[in-house]
Amino acid sequence: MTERTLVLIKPDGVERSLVGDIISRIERKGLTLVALELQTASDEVARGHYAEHADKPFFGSLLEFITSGPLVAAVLEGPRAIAAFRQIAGGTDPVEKAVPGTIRGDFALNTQYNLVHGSDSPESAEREIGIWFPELAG
Ligand code: RTP
Ligand code: MG
Repeated sequence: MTERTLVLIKPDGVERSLVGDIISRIERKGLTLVALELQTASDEVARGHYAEHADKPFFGSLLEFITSGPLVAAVLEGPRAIAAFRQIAGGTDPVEKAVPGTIRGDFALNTQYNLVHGSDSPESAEREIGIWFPELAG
């Protein structure tokens, strides 16, 4: 069954010129780009996107990071797109969890500056697509 997922190449990925490599990995995996746009998150968008983490100790620093510069927002489509993207992203902690061969395992050292976001469920994907690409919602 085909599904959609919302992906961000976070500001660290743009700053480090890793956008091309990350998009190439997405394409080679076989996922289809449905939308792709450079955006700079407002505080409101960042709070909405990461609402589930509002009570976490790292929330303030996460908001500061995600609004710190341009990021790439994308919608990907394909069979099991949500799990497929999280597989190529690797685990949240890029050293303890992400393995080599994944985006985070290959390029990241720090749990906050971990380069990419991918929706974690169909409900999250629908909600997040509505935040970043309201024209695609529904
Ligand atoms: P994401 O939501 O960005 O795809 O990442 P994720 O599912 O792998 O991880 P999640 O638990 O949802 O955390 C969201 C983002 O918050 C930052 N974080 N910092 N300092 C910390 O301990 C910490 N923990 C999480 C990361 O940028 C993480 O991706
Ligand atoms: Mg998450």
